[in-house]
Amino acid sequence: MAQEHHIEAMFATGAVQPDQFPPSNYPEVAMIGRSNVGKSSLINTIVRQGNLARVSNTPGKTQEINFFATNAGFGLVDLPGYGYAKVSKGKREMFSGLIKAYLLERENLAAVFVLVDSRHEPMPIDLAMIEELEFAGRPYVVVLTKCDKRKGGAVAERVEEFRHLLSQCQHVVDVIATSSQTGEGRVQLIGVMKRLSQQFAEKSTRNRDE
Ligand SMILES: Nc1nc2c(ncn2[C@@H]2O[C@H](COP(=O)(O)OP(=O)(O)O)[C@@H](O)[C@H]2O)c(=O)[nH]1
Ligand SMILES: [Mg+2]
Repeated sequence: MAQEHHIEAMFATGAVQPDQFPPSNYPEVAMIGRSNVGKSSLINTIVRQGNLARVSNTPGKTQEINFFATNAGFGLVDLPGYGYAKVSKGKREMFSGLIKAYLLERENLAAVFVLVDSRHEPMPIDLAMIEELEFAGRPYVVVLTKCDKRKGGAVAERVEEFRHLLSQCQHVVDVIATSSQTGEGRVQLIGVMKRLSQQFAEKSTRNRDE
């Protein structure tokens, strides 16, 4: 049992523009969300390596995509945070060109994990990201973060709120409550990542053979 959820991971490369993306020969899952929502922490919790993805208290600093290779059948991707006032000031676009290029064009992107802070009401910018993913036709999972800071009942209510909000959406796969502090949701998250990347690989093989 323990082995099944043990993931070895290592940093592969960082990219500040699309021509720096690494070769796309196996499925990838990506973490996206507002700056400071807990993307890097969650990656570290998933792979149980406290220092793999940098955890920072200065949101918005890294406008870089970080790629990690794993032995679990998928690559893990840490996308730059969005919604950071200082970065987006003066720009009309809500999401950077780098984020859009990755989400729209990355061939081996099996699923996107949209992280939202469990302490806040659904935010317009997170809903805008979900809209982007619906438009791009990418399967996505909504991941509530920092659930250790909420009471259990409040977390369950938030999960229901998102399920209801997304009930008409085509590409949403699940809503999962997590905490990087307690490890809540980790095993469920890994299960969904494995399932979606396996499905994606099978579909790609079928398409190639046709
Ligand atoms: N209590 C709590 N704090 C968290 C959790 N995840 C992240 N944080 C804190 O939130 C801040 C931002 O985390 P980080 O992973 O760098 O967010 P990112 O900008 O989305 O990559 C850091 O101070 C983390 O320690 C969590 O599950 N619980
Ligand atoms: Mg980060």
